[in-house]
Amino acid sequence: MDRTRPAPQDLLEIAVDVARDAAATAYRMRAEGVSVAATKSTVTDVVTAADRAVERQVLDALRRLRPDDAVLGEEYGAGETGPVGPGGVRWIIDPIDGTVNYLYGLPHSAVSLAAEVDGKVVAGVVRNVSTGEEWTATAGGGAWRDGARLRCSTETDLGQALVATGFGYDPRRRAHQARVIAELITQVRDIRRLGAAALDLCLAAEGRVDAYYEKGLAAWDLAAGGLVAAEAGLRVSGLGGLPAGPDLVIAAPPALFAPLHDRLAVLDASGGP
Ligand code: LIP
Repeated sequence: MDRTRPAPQDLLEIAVDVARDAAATAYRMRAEGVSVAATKSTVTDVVTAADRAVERQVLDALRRLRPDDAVLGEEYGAGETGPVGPGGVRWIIDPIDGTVNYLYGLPHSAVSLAAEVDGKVVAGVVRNVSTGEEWTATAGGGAWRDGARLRCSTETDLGQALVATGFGYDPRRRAHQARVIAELITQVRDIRRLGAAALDLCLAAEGRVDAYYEKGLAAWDLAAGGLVAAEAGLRVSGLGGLPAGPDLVIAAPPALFAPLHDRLAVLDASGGP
């Protein structure tokens, strides 16, 4: 390994320490009471004071620990950091994924923190704020939850698959997504809409859902959970061989990927507003 290139395990250890402290702050602020601080893309796309405080805490910790690294966070973007050079590290932060769940006190929100080197996520942690469940992965090092190695579902029949998904905030996009799911729901075991992409990807990594797809994810929704899912044996991709990204993320076990992909392509799951 390049001597100047940080080891993924070293980056993961930093990510875990920072994410644990961040999740503790989110948990405390939730107990103290949470309200909407602002809205973003629509009136239902909310930001709480905790989202901002947690991301600020993560940014300060990373600047202290690795001052030359770049960052990309949901609330503060790239901050004051510039682009990273070859071999440089960029941290990708979702301070609270599942913000609406967090606002309502539903136990399905998470701190998601990933380290990316040369455009590839090499380490990631997702920590459920309410339950303390913690998923981790390094590129080539496997996916783990609380010390147990994860393997994805072995389901081979799409009609028997429990499929997680999510919806955007824009009513026009939601209408298109509803049309897609109105068809898909008749062709799978059932659908779960749990409200936090990072956690949905981690649940797929351990077979607590068989597969996941969603249109509209940002880099911070996908980075850590996508590595956990891939390291647990799921294929994580977009449509037609494109990489997973805002147009569509599909995370499915090898036997389910093609049938789910093809069904989503026919239903135009990556289309619409
Ligand atoms: C959430 C995603 C989720 C999606 C929600 C929301 P946020 O991110 O994690 O998959 O369905 O609509 O976008 O806004 O809580 O960070």
